Amino acid sequence: MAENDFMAGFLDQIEPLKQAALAELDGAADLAALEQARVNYLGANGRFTALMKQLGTLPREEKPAAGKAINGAKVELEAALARRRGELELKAALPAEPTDFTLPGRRRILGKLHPLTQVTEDIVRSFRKIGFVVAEGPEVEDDYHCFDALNTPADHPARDTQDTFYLGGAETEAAPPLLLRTHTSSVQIRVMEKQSPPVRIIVPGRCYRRDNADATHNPTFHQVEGLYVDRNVTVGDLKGTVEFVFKELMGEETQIRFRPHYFSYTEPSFEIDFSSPMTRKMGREWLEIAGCGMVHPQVIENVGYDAEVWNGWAFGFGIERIAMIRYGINDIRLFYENDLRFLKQF
Ligand code: 2NL
Repeated sequence: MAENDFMAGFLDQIEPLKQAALAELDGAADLAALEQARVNYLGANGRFTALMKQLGTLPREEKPAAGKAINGAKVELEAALARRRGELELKAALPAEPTDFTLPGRRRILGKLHPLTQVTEDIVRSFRKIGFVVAEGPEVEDDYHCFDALNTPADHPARDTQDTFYLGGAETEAAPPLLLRTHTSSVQIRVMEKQSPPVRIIVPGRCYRRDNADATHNPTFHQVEGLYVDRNVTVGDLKGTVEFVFKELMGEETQIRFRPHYFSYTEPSFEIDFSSPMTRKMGREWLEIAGCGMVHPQVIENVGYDAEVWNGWAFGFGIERIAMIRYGINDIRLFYENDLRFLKQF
């Protein structure tokens, strides 16, 4: 009978302990309180765990009934724990304040194109109106496409490591020197190598020169070059084209003039000046803006064209310089700092 009393005592403890545990689990206000309740009852030294340990001390014939009772209670407690944890985790994930769906929407700040991209797109748009297409090519070049094909002599300063970024590595006949292109002319050479005339392309793109950065120089800069190859092409075509594009770019009042110059890849060669209300505001009538000329017959031959049949012209200018004049920017480095106070102005 004493054993039955003990058994009765054991069973009697289960229900009130379970109720106490359920009350604490269900009443936990947050995940920390829930964890505390779990430790209190179901942890290694918890009150419910202690009761379970007593199961071992019961007589053998009592164990099945007692075990069934306490395990049933344990399953209930674990279910209550899991349910409350789910509720509290959901509550923790929800915003503290209820959402007011009647509030007006938040307007997102619209990004915009970098000023150099805007100027490039304007230039491209003008040339496309008169039948030019955009060509692209590698920024890492071999010295043939950057210099030799363009009739640039071996002793030209551009070929020196002082002026050009070479990529190093063993230079052999099979593996010629690689470099970062100093102009986008190399792309024009590649297009001519692949395509028969007529050719009417412009090549905007990033270029590299070993310059120290200052207000007007940067080791990375951007260029647009253009090339027209056909039969009987004249300097008049060149001048008319340049004038059309610069009027579009810098305003209808823009005038241009050509001054004789020298480039190894054109003959004759010219520097292009332009004059507009903008240049006068800068205190100058004429500003140098680009270089151009009739493609040297040697360059025509280098790409496999017959120089007796085909001729053409080419030009090149710096995109930064155009953008600086257009927007009145006095330091080229502003383009690369990506300071939003600068960029937001365009
Ligand atoms: C300048 C001068 C120029 C060219 C670039 C060119 C390209 C080929 C053949 C011949 Cl494939 N010429 N490009 C011609 C004259 C001038 O740029 O002062 N740029 C800032």
